[in-house]
Amino acid sequence: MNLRWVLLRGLSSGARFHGRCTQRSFTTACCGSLLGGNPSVIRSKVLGSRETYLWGSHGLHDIRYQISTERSPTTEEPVDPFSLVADELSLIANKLRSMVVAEVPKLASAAEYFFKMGVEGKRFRPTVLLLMASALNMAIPEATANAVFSGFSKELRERQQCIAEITEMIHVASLLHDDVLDDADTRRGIGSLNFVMGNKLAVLAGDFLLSRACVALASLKNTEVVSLLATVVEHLVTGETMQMSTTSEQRQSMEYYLEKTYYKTASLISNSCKAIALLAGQTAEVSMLAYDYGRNLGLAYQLIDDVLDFTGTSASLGKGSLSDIQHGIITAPILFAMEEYPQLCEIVDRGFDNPENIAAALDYLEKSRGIERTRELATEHANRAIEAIEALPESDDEDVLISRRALVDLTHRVLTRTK
Ligand code: GRG
Repeated sequence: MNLRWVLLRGLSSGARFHGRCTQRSFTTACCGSLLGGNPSVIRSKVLGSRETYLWGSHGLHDIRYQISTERSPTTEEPVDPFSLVADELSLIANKLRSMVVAEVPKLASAAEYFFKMGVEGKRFRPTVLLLMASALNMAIPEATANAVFSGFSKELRERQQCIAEITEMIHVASLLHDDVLDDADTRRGIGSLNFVMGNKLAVLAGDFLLSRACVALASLKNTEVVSLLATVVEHLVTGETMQMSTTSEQRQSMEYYLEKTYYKTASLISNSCKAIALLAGQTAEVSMLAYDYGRNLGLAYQLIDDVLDFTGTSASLGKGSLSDIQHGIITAPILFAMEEYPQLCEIVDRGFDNPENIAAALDYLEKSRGIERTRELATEHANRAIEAIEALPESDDEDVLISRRALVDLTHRVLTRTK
């Protein structure tokens, strides 16, 4: 797929990815509830609202700093999502460093460990959230405008940046705890915190980050947003527990796997996208579209992560870290392979403590369409994320349109990423 083509087509319905979805009926049957509502229904609801309210360019567009000030791309040019929000990402990185300062020196160095320059990760989540904030920077129907806070102001943008900071803190807290549970020794190319400072400090640093995230969340004084992000933390813990304690039947179920994946990976980004919309005083329909974008992007992201665990940067099997299967975690590629080769179920049941079982599973995976079908499912989710953006109320504001195109571009990057 030619990236330029996708971008030039912009938000027209042609912006979808066309994976060969021959297993569509399977995924629709098995994953229907997780894929979300029928996009045409969502779209008609929003268009329905449009007839009632005057959407469009009536907002007070008094903030422009979210779009890189050097020279904004025109609506026809390709966009780089990360450089569009580069200035703001640096602001957020600095703010995060100041937010995780602790009194006790040991806790201070543990808490700041993954916020130091160079180990901040891909900053995928704050990029999505800032772009979503700009993509929704449009007029709000009078009837639904939040009485306490509405309009497009610097203050609103700072509150939305705060969501990006909270999301990063929750994300890093979950990584710290996850590394303890997995006994990991590396993370982001350096020693994991548990490896460098021990399990106890890594757990405490995760708790500390979570507590700082709670304080920041409380400062927003929006109970709906507090409730959303509290639910995310519950989902992270639920997903992790679902992964570690499965019955044989659950380990072989695509539905169980997708539910766990939503909890572990997609809930954080989807609910944070929704929080961005709620803070802007957007309608329930628009907030739901923001949520749908995040959920489908998150699921596509994790499905590709699961492929990369087998293939790494190359297309051939066994080039990845094989970390999931070595930890006995069954992901989509193996689940699809099991449908084609039921003999694989027996191997999965035996577990993967014995390297011969891993080798046998990889043999079946190689013969099957497991990797291909996982990519196809990721493509379906990416397309649903695009549909959510397309269904947003119309706007003729250039920054809004560029941000929406950048969100579409991110779905492409998720599918083609190699790390
Ligand atoms: C303390 C909040 C809290 C939760 C504890 C351990 C646990 C419960 C949850 C673990 C959830 C988890 C680690 C999910 C993995 C999500 C995931 C795909 C992480 C990788 O994200 P990237 O690749 O990381 O975006 P970078 O390093 O780029 O930020």
